Amino acid sequence: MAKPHILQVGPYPQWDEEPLNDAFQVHRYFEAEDKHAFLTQVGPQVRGIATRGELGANRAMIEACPNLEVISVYGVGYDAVDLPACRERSIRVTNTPDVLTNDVADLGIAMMLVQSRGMIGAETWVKDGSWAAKGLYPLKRRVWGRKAGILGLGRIGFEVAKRLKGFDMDIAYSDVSAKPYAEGMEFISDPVALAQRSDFLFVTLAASAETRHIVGKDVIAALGPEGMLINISRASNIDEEALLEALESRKLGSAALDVFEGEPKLNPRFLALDNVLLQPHHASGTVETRKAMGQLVRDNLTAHFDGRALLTPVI
Ligand code: 8YV
Repeated sequence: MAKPHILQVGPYPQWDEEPLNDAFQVHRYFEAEDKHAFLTQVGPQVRGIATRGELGANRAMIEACPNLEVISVYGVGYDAVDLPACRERSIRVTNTPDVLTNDVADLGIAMMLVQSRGMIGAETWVKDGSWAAKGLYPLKRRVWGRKAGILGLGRIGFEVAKRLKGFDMDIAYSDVSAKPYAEGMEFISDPVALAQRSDFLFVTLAASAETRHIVGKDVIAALGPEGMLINISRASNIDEEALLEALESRKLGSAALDVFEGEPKLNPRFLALDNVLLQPHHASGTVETRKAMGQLVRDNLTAHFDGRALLTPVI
């Protein structure tokens, strides 16, 4: 039987490329110099799109593929996929939840620890000879026993909370409603009130039009000059301009960020700050998790083309 044609939006690790090419007739969108011409040429054959969380598939891409049936996202976040455009044509969408939850939570915790204890500066202190020349490294702030807020107690937020309990932290969370599984955590529906009582505020919400800039000026001001904002979700959940202004003026203590507007090109103002920890959208970036994500992307596509139920459908 002829292999289904799929459009590959961005590169995957080498170990995913081979099985993808074995199972499908792959059109590598990211390698095309003239993307528009490429889509016009291959679009009519394309029945599936394999994309990544941050790349998604916009309306123009979807419309250029009149025979499109399914979009398989390598990532839990599908905010970059135009869902209304998919619904109009009953195009199915899948993502890769669960397999990445623990790694994303781990990175959030690591970012809190690294930033709060000043570990990047401490390493520089050792490597540049400051330790020998100047003596003791400046004291930093403790993590254990302090107050943490989690904005969005879904799968990832819950795993963050589990880990924070190991640090004896006092944990509260915001979500659209109180969660029955949130044992030992206070529910505070207002994100400003949550930020007000938090030393560390984790943003672990699935991004959507409704959550855009949910962390705005007020939340940032409430977190305050001693507070730390940790974002392992999507940049759109935060008003980046308000964040930059607060970090520059020190109205916000610090931030640890894995995601940025316009990434991988981020606002150069971030690079000039000494109160941020910047990560290259790498929360799910372990060999183990990325292998599981790649497998799930293919398994969803294969299930669809075999006429079986999708493993992890979004719509
Ligand atoms: C990936 C992600 O970093 O899960 C998501 O939503 O953004 C990520 O896990 C990304 O899709 C890899 O390219």
